[in-house]
Amino acid sequence: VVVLAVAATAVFVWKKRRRQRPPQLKYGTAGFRADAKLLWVAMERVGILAAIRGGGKKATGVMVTASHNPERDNGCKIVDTDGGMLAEAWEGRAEELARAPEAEVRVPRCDDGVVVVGRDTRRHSRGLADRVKRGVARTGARVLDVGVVTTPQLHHCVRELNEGAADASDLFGYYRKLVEAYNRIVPPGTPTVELCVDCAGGVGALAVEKLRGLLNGLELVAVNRVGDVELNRGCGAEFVQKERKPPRNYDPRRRFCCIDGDADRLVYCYGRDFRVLDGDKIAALLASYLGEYCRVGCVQTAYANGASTAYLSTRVDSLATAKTGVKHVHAKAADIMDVGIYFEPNGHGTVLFNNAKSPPERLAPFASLANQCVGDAIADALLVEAVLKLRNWSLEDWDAIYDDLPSRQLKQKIPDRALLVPDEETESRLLHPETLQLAIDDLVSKTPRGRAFVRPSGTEDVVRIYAEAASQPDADALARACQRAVADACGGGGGGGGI
Ligand code: G16
Repeated sequence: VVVLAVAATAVFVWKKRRRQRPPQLKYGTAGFRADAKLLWVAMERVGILAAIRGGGKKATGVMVTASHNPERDNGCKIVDTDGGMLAEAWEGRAEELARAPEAEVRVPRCDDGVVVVGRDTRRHSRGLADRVKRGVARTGARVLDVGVVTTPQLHHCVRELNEGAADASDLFGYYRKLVEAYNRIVPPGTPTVELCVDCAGGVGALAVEKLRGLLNGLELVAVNRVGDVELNRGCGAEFVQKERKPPRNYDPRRRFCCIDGDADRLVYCYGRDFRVLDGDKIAALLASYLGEYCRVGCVQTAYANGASTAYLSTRVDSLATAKTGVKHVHAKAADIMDVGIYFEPNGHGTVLFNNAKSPPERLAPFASLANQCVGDAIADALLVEAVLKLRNWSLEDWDAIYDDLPSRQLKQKIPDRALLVPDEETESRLLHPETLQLAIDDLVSKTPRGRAFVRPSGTEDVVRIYAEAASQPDADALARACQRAVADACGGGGGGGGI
């Protein structure tokens, strides 16, 4: 009894301390993301923040997920009232609230607000979602718990709720909308193609199962479902796009695409010599088709392969570059031409119909199919399949539209990645440390058709390194040399290499 009492007191004291001195988390590329153990206080504060953001009138959302990160990590994506990512102006406020000692937290009343709460399949996601709900409850706002969903589904729910949809029973018509739109593009009787979807061991498999048997000429098969594999390990969009290796349970005789742990990224792959069709190629496919009917603009990041930029620059009406992160590319794509397309090479992207009220008739179903809030791997796979059918193209035909320049991505762990300060415009040059940028410039100047940059990740505790060159050995050598330069300048903490 004494031992139990001491243990209970110790836990009580530890929890109290944790609330008094929460971890000083940073709001990253897509929200808070860290080892799940560090997130218990932050999640409650995120619930409070989401309710405040709704202003006591509108719905907002919180998705508990660490997306492509390993199983041990978790995090949250906060969904704004328009269904998009939280407005950047609010990120500082979220950070302040997450870091504040409990005694300094002021909780306003938000009685008529609604916060939609969803979660991925990680084992700690349910407990962390409960903490979000507790935070929402402190404000008096209502929680709408949609359970285990993909991130894009949660975005969709928030948007629909604020546009007046009343019935949450089928995720506010998420599946109905996809099926109706796809089947308007692809008529019944079209020969059936099977598409294996590598679900990275995550929630996407549930969505894939729901769509089985409903799509004209397309049979989806979920591979790497929850429990089949460890989440995001050796499978999924991040692994395949960065490592350029086949995912677990890959079969070169079958048509394959790969999504990530919360189903907002998509890449395709095929063949025995394992070719990857990444976000750049998806953008190129969709832009070339949609561009036949309307004015199209594209937004890329510094990670875009140089060959894709060259391809798009002669085929679209406007081509822009933004910083890494959906929030940046989405904002720019919403502002260009009739149709704004953004895809990061890692497969995160969508097609925005900027004159949504009057898309050309032929494109109306595309406007319903493409998620207007955020990248959606499932919706994007249907877009790709629809266009391939309309063009009567195989994956090989699609792949042949341009040849990627050889490239390599690495990551390097350093003691403090905040030491690296990239430029505000595209994050492709370091403002600090200047000596490191000069060293990279020197390495690039000695490499035929070389291009390279390094930037601190906003989702993992690493520095990302990107290099491309005229040949694969040159791209590999340039990436490795930049990695060494980072370690030399900032003190490599081991854990480099890999992807
Ligand atoms: C998130 C963002 C993406 C971004 C990726 C990597 O993806 O939503 O836009 O490209 O992180 O960011 P970083 O290079 O800063 O780590 P996800 O799928 O992990 O949510």
